[in-house]
Amino acid sequence: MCHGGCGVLLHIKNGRLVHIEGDKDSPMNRGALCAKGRATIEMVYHPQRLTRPMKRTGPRGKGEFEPISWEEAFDSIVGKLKRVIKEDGPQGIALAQGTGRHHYLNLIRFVNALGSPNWIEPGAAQCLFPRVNVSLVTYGEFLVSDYYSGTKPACALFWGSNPLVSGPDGKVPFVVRRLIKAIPHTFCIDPRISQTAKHCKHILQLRPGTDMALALAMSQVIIKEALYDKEFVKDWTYGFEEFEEHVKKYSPQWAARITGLKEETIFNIARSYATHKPGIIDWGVSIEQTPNSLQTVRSIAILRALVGNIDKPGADIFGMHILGPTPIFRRRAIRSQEKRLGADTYKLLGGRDAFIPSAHIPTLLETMRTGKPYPIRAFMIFGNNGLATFANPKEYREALMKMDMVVIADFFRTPTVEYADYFLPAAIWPEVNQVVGLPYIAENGVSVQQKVIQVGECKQDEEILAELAGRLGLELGCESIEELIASQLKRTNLTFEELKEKGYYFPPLRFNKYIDHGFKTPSKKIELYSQKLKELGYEPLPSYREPPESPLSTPELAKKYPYILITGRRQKEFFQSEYHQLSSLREKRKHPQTEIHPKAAVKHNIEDGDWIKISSPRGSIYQQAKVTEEIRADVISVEHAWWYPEIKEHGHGVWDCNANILTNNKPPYDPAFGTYQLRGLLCKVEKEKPTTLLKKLTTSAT
Ligand SMILES: Nc1nc2c(c(=O)[nH]1)N[C@H]1C(S)=C(S)[C@@H](COP(=O)(O)OP(=O)(O)OC[C@H]3O[C@@H](n4cnc5c(=O)[nH]c(N)nc54)[C@H](O)[C@@H]3O)O[C@H]1N2
Ligand SMILES: Nc1nc2c(c(=O)[nH]1)N[C@H]1C(S)=C(S)[C@@H](COP(=O)(O)OP(=O)(O)OC[C@H]3O[C@@H](n4cnc5c(=O)[nH]c(N)nc54)[C@H](O)[C@@H]3O)O[C@H]1N2
Ligand SMILES: [Mo]
Repeated sequence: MCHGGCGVLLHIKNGRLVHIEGDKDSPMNRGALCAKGRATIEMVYHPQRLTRPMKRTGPRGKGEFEPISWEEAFDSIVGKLKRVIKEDGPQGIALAQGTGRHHYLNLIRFVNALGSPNWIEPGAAQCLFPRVNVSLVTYGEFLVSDYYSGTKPACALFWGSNPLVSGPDGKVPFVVRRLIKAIPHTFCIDPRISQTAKHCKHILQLRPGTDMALALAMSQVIIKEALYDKEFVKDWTYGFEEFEEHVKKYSPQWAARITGLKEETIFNIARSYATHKPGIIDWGVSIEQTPNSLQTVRSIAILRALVGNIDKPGADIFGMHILGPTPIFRRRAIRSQEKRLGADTYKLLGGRDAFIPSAHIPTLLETMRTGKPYPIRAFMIFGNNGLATFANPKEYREALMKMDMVVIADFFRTPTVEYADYFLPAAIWPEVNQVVGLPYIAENGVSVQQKVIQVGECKQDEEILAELAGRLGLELGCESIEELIASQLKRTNLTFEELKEKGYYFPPLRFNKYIDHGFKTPSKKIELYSQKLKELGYEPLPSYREPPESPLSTPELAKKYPYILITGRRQKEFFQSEYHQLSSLREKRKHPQTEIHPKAAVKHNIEDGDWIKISSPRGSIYQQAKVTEEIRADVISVEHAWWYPEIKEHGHGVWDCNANILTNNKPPYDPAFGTYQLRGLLCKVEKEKPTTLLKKLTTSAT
């Protein structure tokens, strides 16, 4: 249900799920289970879960629905889609999905089979895909930290990531915790003293959005002090001389001023990473949620190459790709390229060189609202709570209101689901058949997931998409889930039935895989100077840029909004906007919390637990203050994706407490990905109660 990949055993009695436990045989969690996992039974059988298809009966957004049959739902939806295709072409249908779920590639298959270039996903520009695309242009492939081979790294850098809480993409917290304890040199780069930071020997509390300055200065130290791996650099990297020259201007002294770190701290981390080998850099989403996403991620990626921490045991390693790819009909995606919104500008998001081309969220929403350059009339959403998770949810709502048809597949009545014309009840993970490659994208192993229960009329998203493809008469994308799984498993020589018996298949890891054929880049080497970026019109070497809104870029604005805003630190109890209705999890977190340093709190007469108003140039929200020394005194950390399932109307409180009222979906964007700014913005705080919200909460409780 999250990005983890933990093994669990589900106990079934009379067709019902009665008990869940961690699987001791799982190479990921070895029997451990988190609070979210333990809440599975509560979630699956939750009284508020929507288990039948529905259609809207009142005005859009009012959340008035009546149940209908699947037959009626498919008939009506397909009828309307056919009309849009006939009158406006397939680009008139836009699709959205959320963070990587089981149906991720199936949605892309469907979009490409349909011939629409316009699908979006919040992660394509703001999460993971920048790391993937940068890895492609730099090393030719994505890489992951070796948590699994048994060779322990000597040094680990947790860079803008907090895996002890978030455990994303196959590096579950249990594995990370085991490893951190065993590593002598650990560093956490984070403006907050996060869970992960607490376990590390060194914490670098830098100013948000300045990670690139730190990385570039580290490169300078490593080169100047000749600590780099000379043989590896000579044999396997391209553009070293240019890079060496380029980083001469990025001294630790300069970076200390930008980041707020001490000069000696920068020397120390650079020397440590270069000399205690092998080492890993576990990088997180924070380095991507900035309009300097491309070059920030690049500057960190280059560090691995300088010291040769590439594809060796205990370093960062390439994937084995033991799962065959789910065909996404890439050639068709390229055929519809010209109409893809934002693709010509944000070439590593939507262009033919992008990992998986998608549309630019702000450009698509603008087109949905204005009908320019062409009309978009239908919007289909499979697992995305955009009103909580996209920057500028007000524009997102306006876009929803302009549509002729909004179709949403989800589990609960989220703020976004209230805007559906047709609601489709999706299956939750114990109701789903799939094979999971772990870690994501690298696929060094595979884990099975099997459907063991049926709840109401819920269907697995893949099934819904294949059914839609069939009824629309598409040539492609109509295969059953079983057929797709069989093709994915070809390389393993296992059938789905055999994998169900085994549970997991993790063959021994292979290393140094580049030696025979080189790296998959134009030069067959790791490109410190990127020829691909140059060809696409982007800077081939990373140059430092300030975030567009920051105390240095916009000093006048900073007088009015004196704090640096970060949003979205992950919570153990929630997954993005999910699980707010599960009382076992929610009882620990009744309201959203904003972290603020005591020095700042005292200035505004704020005490721990007070309601506060947080404002940015874009709007204001309310959260409760968590006064803590574990954050820089100039930084405010706001929880994201908050809403109240228990408030029936009033947008479920999403307009009162959602961090994305404060974030910015306006340009400037990252030039290659079109990324907007979610972290490192400016804000102010004051003590104030959310009167309307509190009233709604009291009335809904009575
Ligand atoms: N301010 C701020 N905003 C952020 C972030 C941040 O750090 N700060 N983080 C960003 C990031 S990294 C991401 S990835 C996005 C996430 O954005 P979203 O993916 O929109 O986040 P979720 O809240 O998980 O919403 C997913 C919805 O899908 C439903 N769902 C879950 N599983 C399934 C399924 O299998 N099928 C179907 N049909 N529905 C399902 C859930 O019930 C939920 O309503 O948010 C982004 N937004
Ligand atoms: N329990 C749980 N797990 C999750 C999720 C969830 O919502 N709940 N979400 C999933 C998703 S979609 C994702 S993308 C991953 C994300 O997982 P992570 O990559 O671990 O991301 P975050 O926890 O958002 O942020 C990590 C840390 O970055 C710090 N940070 C903020 N701004 C900056 C900055 O400018 N520079 C640096 N260096 N650090 C900064 C924050 O203080 C935070 O402690 O987690 C996934 N796992
Ligand atoms: Mo994400």
